[in-house]
Amino acid sequence: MTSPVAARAADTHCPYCALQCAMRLEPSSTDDFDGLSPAASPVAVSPREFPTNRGGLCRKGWTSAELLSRPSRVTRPLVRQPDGTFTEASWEESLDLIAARLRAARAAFGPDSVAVFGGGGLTNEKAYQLGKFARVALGTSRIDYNGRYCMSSAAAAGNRAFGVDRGLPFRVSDLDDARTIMLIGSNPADTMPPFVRHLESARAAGGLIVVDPRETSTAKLTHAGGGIHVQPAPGTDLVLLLGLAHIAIAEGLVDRHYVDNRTEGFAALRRSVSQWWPERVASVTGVPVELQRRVARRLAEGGAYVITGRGVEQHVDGTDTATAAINLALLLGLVGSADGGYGTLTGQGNGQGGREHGQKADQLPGYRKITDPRARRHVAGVWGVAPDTLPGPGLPAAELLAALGRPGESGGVRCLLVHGSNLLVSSPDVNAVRAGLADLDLLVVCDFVFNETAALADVVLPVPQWAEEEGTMTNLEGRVLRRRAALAPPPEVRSELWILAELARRLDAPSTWPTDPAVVFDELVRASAGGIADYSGLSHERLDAQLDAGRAAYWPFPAGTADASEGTPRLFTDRFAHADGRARLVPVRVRGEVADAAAYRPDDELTLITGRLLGHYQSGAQTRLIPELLEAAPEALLEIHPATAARLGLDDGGRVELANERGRVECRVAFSAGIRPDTVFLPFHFAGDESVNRLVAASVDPISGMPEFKRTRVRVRALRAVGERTVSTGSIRRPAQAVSA
Ligand SMILES: Nc1nc2c(c(=O)[nH]1)N[C@H]1C(S)=C(S)[C@@H](COP(=O)(O)OP(=O)(O)OC[C@H]3O[C@@H](n4cnc5c(=O)[nH]c(N)nc54)[C@H](O)[C@@H]3O)O[C@H]1N2
Ligand SMILES: Nc1nc2c(c(=O)[nH]1)N[C@H]1C(S)=C(S)[C@@H](COP(=O)(O)OP(=O)(O)OC[C@H]3O[C@@H](n4cnc5c(=O)[nH]c(N)nc54)[C@H](O)[C@@H]3O)O[C@H]1N2
Ligand code: SF4
Ligand SMILES: [Mo]
Repeated sequence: MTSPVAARAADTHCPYCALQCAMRLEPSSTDDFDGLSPAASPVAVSPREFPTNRGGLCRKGWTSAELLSRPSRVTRPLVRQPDGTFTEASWEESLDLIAARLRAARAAFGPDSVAVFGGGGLTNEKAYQLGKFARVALGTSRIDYNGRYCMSSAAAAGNRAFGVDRGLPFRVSDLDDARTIMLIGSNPADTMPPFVRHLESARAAGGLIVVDPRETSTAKLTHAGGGIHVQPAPGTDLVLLLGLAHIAIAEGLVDRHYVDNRTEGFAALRRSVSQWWPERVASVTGVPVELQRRVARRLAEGGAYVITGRGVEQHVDGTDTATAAINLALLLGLVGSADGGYGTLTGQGNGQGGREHGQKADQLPGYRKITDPRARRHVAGVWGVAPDTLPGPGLPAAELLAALGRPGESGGVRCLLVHGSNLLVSSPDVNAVRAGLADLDLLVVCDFVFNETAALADVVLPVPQWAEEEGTMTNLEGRVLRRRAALAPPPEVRSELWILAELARRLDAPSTWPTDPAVVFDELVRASAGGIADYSGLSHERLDAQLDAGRAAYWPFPAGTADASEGTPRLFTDRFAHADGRARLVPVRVRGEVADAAAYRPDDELTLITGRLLGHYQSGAQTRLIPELLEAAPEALLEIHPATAARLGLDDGGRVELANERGRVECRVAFSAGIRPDTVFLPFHFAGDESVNRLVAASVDPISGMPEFKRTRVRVRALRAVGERTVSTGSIRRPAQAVSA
């Protein structure tokens, strides 16, 4: 437990999502904070005025400081004993043990028997250092991160269409003047509440279009103002988007001048959508013909933005669906125009920067390809190693986890280092992941909470929280922000930069391993120079100066960027990032399994979609520890249409079992007339019997490696009360209970 620590005021940003709302941290008065009572925090949070959040915070942001002093926090290294309990250990002992096991695995099975799993919540500095550590100190190709579950499909689509992947290639505040905004598979009213302010003008103009099988809080915003809520069958968005392109072409809505001058591939695209006439689209998606036409015509009126979210990206055809959304935006001449565009809403705090600096299996810093000889030479030069010592591309997250615990001889992973993911809750097919983790020679989890993954670890290493560290984060619009420390971490907590440096030393790694985030950032910007995500004009000092002057810093921000400049707020205004400056219209087609989404299936089989609730974050590792968030949403509730429930004999509030060939989940039911009758929804924030990823398959998009979190076949049946009902609050075991003195 932390003791009262001297805190100072700091201007920083929220620890959670990619909106990165601006907040100010101020020392709590000693009356509020005695260091003992769990609800009190050493610092008080208040929102700051900033163009992205405009003085707003959601309830996760407001309560974020409570975790700083919770007793459930890990504050000392923990080592698992043969009897399964954890004992507090010294840093020397813990790091020596880790280094010895890493060496043993490498000696027996080669460097690829050691793997690293990172996170999109890490600062740019940590993400960069983690990628370097994997390639240089461990010599392994096997590094990937939870952003694979999050941004990979939209990133792949952006890269092939535009030659670059920046979530929003424009300012968030550009949306303020929009006439029309179409959100496809995105629910920002729950996932980024202050962002909703930027939807207001489109909403008031009757131009908010929400595509979601559920009537979400975001979809409800369309009611007032005359917007449109489109409710396709889950997984049929690709067909819907091909249909909208078909209508655009058939009705002469295409911006021919733009298409001729700024894109490649129109003829092939036209052929690829020719068979998707509106009636056929209606039969597959369930979206009436007139509604399709209304949407297409509205988008073609100008001032329109098309935005995708996880609802359409987390599918086996997620890259193609995001591509179809981009194609539509290109046909209508929106992308790069002064008042329209395409974007995706990045999810995690540093979901954008986290994918630019080298934690992705196939990338080096600066968004460089690890297979590109020039990129390898450049980065190896910065690292002071020979290019041919750098490994090649590794495995995307789901495949990496599938290799866990297999014998090292067969290319299996024997040791895993986890930095910033509760992968035992958030990965697809978690029953299989659990088996793989249990078979490892070494599992190390760096975290500040004792989450479900940590409970299986051999060593848990305590790291600082956001309010205790310096660094940079890149938000959903490519704006580089400063994270600033308001207080020191508890005495035995060590930064990840320090941990990686200490391990590198024990492994006799070449190169240098600085632990000061400002110094690591200076190295990162050199590594990024000349790459797609070029940060070379930035330093912590320059960023502070920019922010003091009220100026943003958007990448690309190359060396020599003028003092008065904000870098590149808007991309694509005159060219795309491909060598010829043109965007690619990439024809995509519907695969068989998608086309028959409306086909017959047994009566008790439904399509399960998964996603988020307002008050919980991701695997719930953090938010399930905050009493007011847990009280507001203590358990996973299955959202189901009353007609479907009646057919299956389910009561509102009753307990049900969801099952398929991978596993089973138990939870209670909540009726909702706003969800499609063939669809049920469950959040993924809960663990144990409520862990929805027990049901989700590890099938991935062949281009991006994105798992299909949003379309799972399940059977649902009522559970009749047998004895006491067990309400799982999903609360995480506290380390204190597992530690022997
Ligand atoms: N409260 C909260 N906020 C968060 C997070 C959190 O965990 N909690 N996480 C952050 C992160 S990392 C991310 S990635 C973002 C995600 O933000 P969103 O993309 O907004 O979140 P999701 O709830 O995963 O999915 C959005 C919607 O997709 C719909 N959907 C499901 N299947 C389909 C489909 O087949 N077609 C269509 N059209 N829609 C479908 C769901 O009903 C859901 O309403 O949120 C960020 N913000
Ligand atoms: N069924 C289903 N599953 C999903 C999704 C879905 O929609 N449906 N969404 C997917 C998406 S989009 C995402 S992003 C993933 C996210 O899922 P996870 O990867 O599990 O993300 P978190 O729950 O945020 O876990 C992050 C962990 O890192 C810790 N942490 C935070 N900051 C740091 C740090 O700086 N250093 C270290 N070492 N640790 C830190 C936190 O305490 C927490 O324990 O889930 C995916 N899984
Ligand atoms: S919207 Fe995102 S960044 Fe803003 S307060 Fe909520 S969780 Fe934090
Ligand atoms: Mo995400």
